[in-house]
Amino acid sequence: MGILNVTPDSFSDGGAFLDTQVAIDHARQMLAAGATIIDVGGESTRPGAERVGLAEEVERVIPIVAALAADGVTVSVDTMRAQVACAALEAGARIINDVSGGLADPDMLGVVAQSRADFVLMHWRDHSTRFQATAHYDDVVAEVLGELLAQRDRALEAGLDSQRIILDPGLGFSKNWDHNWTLLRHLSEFQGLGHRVLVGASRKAFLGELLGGREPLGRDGATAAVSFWAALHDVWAVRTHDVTGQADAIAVARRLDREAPFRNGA
Ligand code: PMM
Repeated sequence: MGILNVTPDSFSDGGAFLDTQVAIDHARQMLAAGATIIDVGGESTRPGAERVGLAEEVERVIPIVAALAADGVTVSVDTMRAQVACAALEAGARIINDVSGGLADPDMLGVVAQSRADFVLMHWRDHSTRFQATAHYDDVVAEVLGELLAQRDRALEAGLDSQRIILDPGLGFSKNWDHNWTLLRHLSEFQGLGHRVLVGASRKAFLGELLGGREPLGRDGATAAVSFWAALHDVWAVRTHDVTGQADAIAVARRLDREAPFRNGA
């Protein structure tokens, strides 16, 4: 899943793709590099980010969704707002990626339930301005799994079909660095929940911390290592800025996982 952030303030690519044509060209490059889904987002969720207005979010996202969907691209829309989801579905989006998993907007689950779209339901506790204050756990794996299942149950009650729900541990969202590593180490427990799983580690701060404070653009190698790990756990998708690196990492994981005849020389 290639990330297309049409925001002025995302942590690694903020401002780069605000122009519609530049954004569409970037999406095409990601597709050529092996992405099969483009995730379009008009609101930054980096720690501390203030919320964008509804009209502004619609204006940033919908023209791009419409253009890509008209070209047959599988478009996902990264939004916490039911009205944005509704407009995006009308414009042809096939996946709604709600980092709040339906908690931020009371109308979200109803809107998605009425559509045929898939729903990425991420573990979430609160908005970006309160990430630090809500990153406390006695047992991060048990609590994230439990809260994610409670969010999933709300989605089922709203009428979403189980097959349409994709679960995401929400790396970096109300998690400290150690929490992210622990969740990744226990990825098989997320895989065991009976839903497709998505992992979003791309260029995140816990990788920067591991690498001695390296800036976001220097974190793609570490992101590929996480993608390799995710692929070995058979996750459904990784959400990424650097599609080429992740496609290579996934190809290696798949090749290692598969018995194939030994090829000597030519
Ligand atoms: N992370 C970000 C934004 N959207 N969506 C899902 N499903 N999972 C994530 O981990 C996730 C997300 C923040 O990263 P960005 O600013 O690079 O988009």
